[in-house]
Amino acid sequence: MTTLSKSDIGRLAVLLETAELQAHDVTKITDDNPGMDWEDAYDIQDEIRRLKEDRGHKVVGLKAGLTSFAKMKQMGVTSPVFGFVADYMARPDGGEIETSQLIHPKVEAEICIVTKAPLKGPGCHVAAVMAATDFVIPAVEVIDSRYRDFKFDLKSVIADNTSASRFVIGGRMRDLAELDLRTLGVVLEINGEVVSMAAGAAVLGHPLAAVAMLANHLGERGQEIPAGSFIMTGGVTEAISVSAGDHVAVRFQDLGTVSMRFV
Ligand code: OOG
Ligand code: MG
Repeated sequence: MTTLSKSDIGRLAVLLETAELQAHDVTKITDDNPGMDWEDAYDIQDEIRRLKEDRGHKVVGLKAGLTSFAKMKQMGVTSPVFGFVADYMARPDGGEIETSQLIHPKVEAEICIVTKAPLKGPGCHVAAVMAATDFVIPAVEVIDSRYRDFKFDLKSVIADNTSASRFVIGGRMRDLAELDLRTLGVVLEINGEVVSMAAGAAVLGHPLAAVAMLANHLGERGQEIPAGSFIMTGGVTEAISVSAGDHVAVRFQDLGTVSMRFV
């Protein structure tokens, strides 16, 4: 069931994607469309994906968000959301991120995997994700809600592609069998100062549970996670606001460090 018309979905996708590309904020879309439902929200996100692909961009990763208690508490929501990242959002480890292209960026430490087999819900569980995991790799996601003051509800943030903006893959890849993702420690430093830390279990008890949820979510929409997918499981700590001049380094136990400078 959807409540919005196809033309409303197209119009809202253009509104949100333009805000992203021009780095300006908008009021949250549920204010003007209070009747929109979950399917409408993901339909708007899918339309944003189509707009990018039509322009020649490639979707290069999938993401789960609001998967840790710290993030749900920070944003005042109670369930995870799913989105994607595109090629132009990637920045190199140790590189620069231009704040002039962003509205009000925040950084998040994320435990990620790359898959070697497709994952299809319903019924996907952590062990199925383990069997399909090629390797584990750390990343820092830069989120940048297009909504004023970074305030939203779940439907609004889903439509806004879960605030996806930039991401930096770094550190080093490791075999899943060598790691305990639940106890894997993460330390987030800004300008050399520790500002937040957590362990992998902060993400739904086990970061791969976020991947199982993603597969089950896509299954409901008749889609799957293809083999070879890069997947971010969601910030382990709360997200931290950054501005020009900040240097961010996230130290992941067993996975190395991911760093970047905001200019
Ligand atoms: C939504 C995106 C959340 C994460 O890792 O929790 C996210 C937001 O908080 O703006 O990517
Ligand atoms: Mg994230």
